[in-house]
Amino acid sequence: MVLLKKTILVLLATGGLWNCGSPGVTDKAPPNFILIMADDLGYGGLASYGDTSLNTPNIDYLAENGIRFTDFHSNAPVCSPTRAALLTGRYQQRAGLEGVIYVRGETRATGLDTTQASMAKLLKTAGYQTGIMGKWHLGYKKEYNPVYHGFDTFYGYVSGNVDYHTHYDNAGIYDWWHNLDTIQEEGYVTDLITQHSVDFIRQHKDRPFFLYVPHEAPHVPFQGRDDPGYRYPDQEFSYYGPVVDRLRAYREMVEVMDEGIGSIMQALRENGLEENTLVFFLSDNGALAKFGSNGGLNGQKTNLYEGGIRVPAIAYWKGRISPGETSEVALSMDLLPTTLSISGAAISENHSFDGVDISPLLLQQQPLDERTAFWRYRGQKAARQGPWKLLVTESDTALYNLEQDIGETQNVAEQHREQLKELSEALRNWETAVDTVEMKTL
Ligand SMILES: [Ca+2]
Repeated sequence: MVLLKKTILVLLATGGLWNCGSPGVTDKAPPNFILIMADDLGYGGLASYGDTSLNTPNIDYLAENGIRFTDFHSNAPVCSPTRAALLTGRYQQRAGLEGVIYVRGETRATGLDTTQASMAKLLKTAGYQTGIMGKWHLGYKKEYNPVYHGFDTFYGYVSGNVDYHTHYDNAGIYDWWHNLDTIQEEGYVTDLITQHSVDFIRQHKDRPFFLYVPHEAPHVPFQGRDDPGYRYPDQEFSYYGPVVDRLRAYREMVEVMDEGIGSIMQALRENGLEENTLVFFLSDNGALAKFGSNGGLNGQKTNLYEGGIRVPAIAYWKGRISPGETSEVALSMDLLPTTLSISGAAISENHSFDGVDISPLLLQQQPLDERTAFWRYRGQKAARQGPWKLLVTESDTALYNLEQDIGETQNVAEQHREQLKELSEALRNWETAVDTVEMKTL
């Protein structure tokens, strides 16, 4: 079977400002990386991805002047596992984190094992200053804190969501941290994340840095800047919060995040760093359909239809990335091997990644090699190769051709038995590989 790669890169830049012979760094200091992740932002949830009723000029600027992905996928349809894959460069199953770490119950004691390689750890070893400003969601216990995963600086929260004003999580536990300690800090979470990000850029402008900015927005609770805080300890409160006009609050949450991304870009410009910094924006999973927009895709957060896992993703690097659009399939876990490759850091033979280095696509418009990608979450499984997507749920096994049927409405398994067989076998092999205990640690 020969599948045509569809990479459409509209070359608008004149280019020629850099050495095209290598995606690595040749003539400048190692570049900085800023990885901005929205929380539960659906595929259609930005003006540049279809929702023109939203005012998101700063993200749209990145989309217009960078590469806009139309077939980028989160590794999971929910928060924790996508974040595990993003930071380890491997399927989250290898880290034993296939599901969400909940604020209550037995998963609260679990987290990302610190023996795992992480993007921050590897870049720190390569000489980078490393910071995370925002949501961790890879373990509540101190032993899982970001500082043990290679981050020099952490400001933010460890749970799935906090009150944007009082900073209490959904169990009424205070959840705003600086490294290993909780701190009292007044402010709207999105603005605090922005402020700490801008401070980090200013403080480290003379060193290569990796700044991870996992925003809370537009995850619930629904709170804008002027809405009241409502979560306090020893009180009953709702998950979504008391705001009645949720659509108004949701829009504000997206737009304040966009404003903050504008401030981050401004900080780069003021410090002369825009041409030496790769900025990558993405979401961790699809939206809950009743609140956000999945751009007309089937499904939503928590399931493996495209609406749960196809997300906005934008790569921007002034002078290095030519503006355009790509329909290459890429995943959250690709960003670790990609940043590591661009940093020029040596990669130990002890490290192997499931993600692939997409820097040739970003910097040289080269199509990616064909591969098969896999997902598994709460009894659902999926495999993707080219246009074909196998989706196994508890009640059904379906094959979709996403090029012809992006809405996943036509199960063509009967008409394409070969593809069904091939993907089913690949899925079985993948499950065996990621479920093998000795492969879970490096
Ligand atoms: Ca999420």
